[in-house]
Amino acid sequence: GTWWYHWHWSAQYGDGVVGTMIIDGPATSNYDEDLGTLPLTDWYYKTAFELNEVAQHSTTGPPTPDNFLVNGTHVSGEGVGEYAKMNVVKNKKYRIRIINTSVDNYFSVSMDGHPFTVITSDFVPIKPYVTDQITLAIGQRYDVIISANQTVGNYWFRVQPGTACGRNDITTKGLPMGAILHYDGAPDSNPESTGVTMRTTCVDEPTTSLVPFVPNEVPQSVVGEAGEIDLNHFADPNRNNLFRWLIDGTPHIVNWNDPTLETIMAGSQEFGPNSNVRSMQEKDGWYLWWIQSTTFIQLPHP
Ligand SMILES: [Cu+2]
Repeated sequence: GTWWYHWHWSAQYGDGVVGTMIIDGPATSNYDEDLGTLPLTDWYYKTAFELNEVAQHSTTGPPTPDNFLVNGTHVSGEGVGEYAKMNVVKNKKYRIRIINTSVDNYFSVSMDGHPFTVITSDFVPIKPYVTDQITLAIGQRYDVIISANQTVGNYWFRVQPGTACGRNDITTKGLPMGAILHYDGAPDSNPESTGVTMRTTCVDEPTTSLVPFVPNEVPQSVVGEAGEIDLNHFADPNRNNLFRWLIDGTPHIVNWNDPTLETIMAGSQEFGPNSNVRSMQEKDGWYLWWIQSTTFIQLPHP
């Protein structure tokens, strides 16, 4: 399956301190070649540190991304720059590992004339289902297979930010948004292909489509003992509307000089206030928490 990781000091991952990981295992449908990871991210022309200062006191929501990147590249609002390219050979099947590594954008994606056979949802191999469009929340991954069975040419891989729950300045520029599927033997030019109407909503794939290939049931016995984690937010009027996410009513405050794991390794349980540590007493046991937003702002990345 497909993973990714990101830096967690302040908002620094917004500057691109992220990486992708592949852990090999059996796939639930066959393909010829793995095209690897395809990270999608919103992109800001100011640094994450600059924007974080603004965002913490914003009363109008988070800053608007200027653009987004597909595998690290895209054209600007002025049409400068390059689209990412995926190179294929006719009559082969390809696996593509799509990841949304954004700070603030949902994305819907589709490939003109090439429906997706979806084989994993996050890290879980699923029973394959076919769709012409998928939507990814922040952090989500879908591995898909496409069959290069169309006329040799160039086809748009369309990427649409979810404007129902966020913004992106590039959506206002009237440019094609996404990347290019390029067949071996086709000219080196932008596609003229047409495709489906892209979703702008921020939705999950239907849960009926997401059926694990190997079911792993949570024991009924732990359901009654499930803990609850409440996510909320607060803007402090006494500190220029300083915005903080809250976990069970407190912001998660980390003392960088005294990391949680180091405390544990030292044999201590003194985690300090607002660490929000959940202890699991039994090794190899089952623990279940309901994590829920009790606010009108959906928190995509707890
Ligand atoms: Cu994170």
